[in-house]
Amino acid sequence: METAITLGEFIVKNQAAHPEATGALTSLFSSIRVAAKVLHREINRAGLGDVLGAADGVNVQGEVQQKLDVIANRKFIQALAARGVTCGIASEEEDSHITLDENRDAHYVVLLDPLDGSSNIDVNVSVGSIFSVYRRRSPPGSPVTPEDFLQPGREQVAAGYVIYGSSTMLVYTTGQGVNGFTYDPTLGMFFLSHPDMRMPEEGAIYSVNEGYARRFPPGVNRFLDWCREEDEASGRPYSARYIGSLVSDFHRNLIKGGIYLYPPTKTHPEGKLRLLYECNPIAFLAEQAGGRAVAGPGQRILDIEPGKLHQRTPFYVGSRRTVERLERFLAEG
Ligand code: P6P
Repeated sequence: METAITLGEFIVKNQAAHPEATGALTSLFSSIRVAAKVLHREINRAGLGDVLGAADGVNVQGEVQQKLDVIANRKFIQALAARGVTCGIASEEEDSHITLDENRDAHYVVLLDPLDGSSNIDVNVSVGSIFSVYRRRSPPGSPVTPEDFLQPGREQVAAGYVIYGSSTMLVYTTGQGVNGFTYDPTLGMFFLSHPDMRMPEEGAIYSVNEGYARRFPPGVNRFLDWCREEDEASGRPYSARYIGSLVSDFHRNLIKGGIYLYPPTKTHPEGKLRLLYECNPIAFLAEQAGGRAVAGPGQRILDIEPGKLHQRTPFYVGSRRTVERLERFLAEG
């Protein structure tokens, strides 16, 4: 693996392909890389330090913050602030957006889910960090505004995730495809291990919390019944795989093919997942890898005009033809 290109070399090589690039995005990715390495260390020794379990706080979502949620949030903010190219941050763990005063002349804002699925850490299940990057809309030199963050996903400059699993990987896109880098902790470096990742057009895996099935819209349950039917020619029944960690479920489906569903339910009529820092970045990656991401039939995630920073959305993402099949079931009502 050490003969593979490193993340830094890959970014510089790609930047050379864009003469207009100022190197700011390169610096921004350097921030993500630093935070990922620190969190890799914290997560992989979580049982040994006093970082497991709940912190004292509750986030704006009303969810109990895990200690590592707070640590991850702080590490990403510190790393992004230090490199000088990010002027503002919005995070699942922060009630409102943050202006990085020392970087007011910078051009990028970053939205973060610093540690998605963090409740899984106590039981040693893989988790992830999700990030989404936009050019600011407000003039450089001024404080960032809500409009800098309330942009549709199609305006993203870059998006990606770090998955802390059996190995730690950084998977990202800048709109020219999706590439995956595996972290070698013995060298402290990320190496290109998954060049030009493509999601299979059809997938035989579905990922959903079936415990809530009685709360799902009828079209979702008709699709799930279809997945469970015996039909050898179409590879059914599909396999049910649900880790309860969006990044892990998506990463598996990105490689093997499949669909992840978080439908609206009676208790979460808008769905559970957050549009800006969970669904938009994952949707950008999915589309860049040939997949599809919708909130309902014909409702492309990346075209949703956000109204609130922490707004939620129903979320269906995965292999293009599998998502399109689900859309047909949903359209039947
Ligand atoms: P449920 C984790 O809290 C998360 O945001 C996603 O990572 C995960 O896919 C989903 O929620 C799990 O939600 O309701 O099935 O426990």
